[in-house]
Amino acid sequence: MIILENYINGTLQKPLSGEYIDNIDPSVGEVYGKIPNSNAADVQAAVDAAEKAFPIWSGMTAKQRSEIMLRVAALVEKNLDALAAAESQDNGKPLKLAQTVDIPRARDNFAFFATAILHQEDAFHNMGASGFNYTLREPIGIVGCISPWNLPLYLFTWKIAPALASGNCVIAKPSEVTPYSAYLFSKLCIEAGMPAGVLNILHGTGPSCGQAIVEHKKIKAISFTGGTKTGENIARIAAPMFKKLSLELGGKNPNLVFADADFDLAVSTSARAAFTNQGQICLCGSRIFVEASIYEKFKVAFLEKIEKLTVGPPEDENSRMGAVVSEAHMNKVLEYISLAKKEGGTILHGGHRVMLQGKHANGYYLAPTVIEGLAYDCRTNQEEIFGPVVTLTPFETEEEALMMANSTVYGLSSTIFTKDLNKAHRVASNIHAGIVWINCWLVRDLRTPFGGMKASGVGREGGLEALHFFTEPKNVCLHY
Ligand code: TXE
Repeated sequence: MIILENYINGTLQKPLSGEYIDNIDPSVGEVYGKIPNSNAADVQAAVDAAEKAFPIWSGMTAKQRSEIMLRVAALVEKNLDALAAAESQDNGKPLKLAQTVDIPRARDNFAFFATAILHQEDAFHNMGASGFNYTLREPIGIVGCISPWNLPLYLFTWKIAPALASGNCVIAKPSEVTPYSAYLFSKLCIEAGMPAGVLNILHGTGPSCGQAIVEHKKIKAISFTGGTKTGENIARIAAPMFKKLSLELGGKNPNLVFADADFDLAVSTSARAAFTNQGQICLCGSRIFVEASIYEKFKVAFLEKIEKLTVGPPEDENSRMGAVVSEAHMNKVLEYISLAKKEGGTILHGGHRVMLQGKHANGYYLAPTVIEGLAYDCRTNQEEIFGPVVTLTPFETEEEALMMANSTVYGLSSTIFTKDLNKAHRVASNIHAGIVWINCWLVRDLRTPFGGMKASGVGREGGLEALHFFTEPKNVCLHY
């Protein structure tokens, strides 16, 4: 039984209440660990530690902070295998995916922001003969970072790294569904010599621990990734306290495949976009719109690809898809599949739980599911399912494709497949999404703004956007 601890004031500590919750391995459907269910008292202890640490951390030079963060990055790299194993056990994702995507990216997040601060320039506005302005970027103080279960350490470090790099002290909470890698990460921070209280990692449920972070008056900014409903709740609490808020919420992302696309690229990329990480990435392309003249051909080729997506134990090299994150989530996805049938959809592939043998017999596995014949505006095509479910819908014209693509409340990402670059840029400029990929998916440059429009969130992460979010600009004006 693996019993996790909070990381507060530079040490690993038990929750003050002594309360724990179960940690479940979704690949076998069994409890394998205990997680502190921290509450407002633990958050207070973390805030006290962070308050003491803030003058020390914010008073360091960028180079000093950078060196400590680079040591953390190096330790993440050194411990890649252990972190990937933890991530896969907690989340159900294929081990290989954790080894090649999640953990390398967690390392990169720290290295990227640790070095970004070495190259920062501040703004200067010249008023000629009458004077000038310069703008300081000061750390906010104590900030809260709350992350979800789908890309646990990847998204956790994506928030923590820019917050720390900018000189803030952080109270961070990983998802209670996937806390193991964050716990191992806290040990690496101790080993790297992170000063006590600079980073505090608390475990617990949203209502008990997450809410206490959002409610705490001394925590001046909240960076959150998770469900849209949770984001709404957080905004309601934080807004009257004038906290800075960055909310990265749900998505229902469209893939637009035009008849003039590179066909093989469109098919293979759409399959990857739909089912990577069991479809549990906010950027997954869950609605595929295909120009009517190639719809049947696309459907056949797409289904051939999906046939080859082996669902199996995460540790098995041949598994392309592992378990979904929890029993509750599996049931939610299955309910959406039933809804799709009621709404008149035809299941072309999957649509059911996959029962494995032996030790994995009780794991939460779902077949990759492809549905056609649904109206673009039905619930299945409008609500975030966040699982291995994708719909295929034909379109006749560019206008119709855009109308359907833009019809949801979400606006996170989108992908366009066409060889006509004029069309690609025209569609890109008319699509309501914070991220547009042309002839590719999930190609990431950490300097670019990351986030969504409409109900997909508020604010942007990534590069300068993140460094700006975690700092307060202060303009200094000198009049001659
Ligand atoms: O997310 P939650 P859940 C979507 C996806 C999924 C749904 C729910 O559709 O099915 O959200 O997933 C913390 N105050 N996404 O339940 O509840 C919580 O402890 C403060 C999209 O896991 O939003 C966890 O650390 N914090 C998504 C984090 O918020 C609270 C990724 C996310 O949990 C809280 C994940 C509260 N009141 C799910 N309640 C994406 N866009 O990447 C919960 N939390």
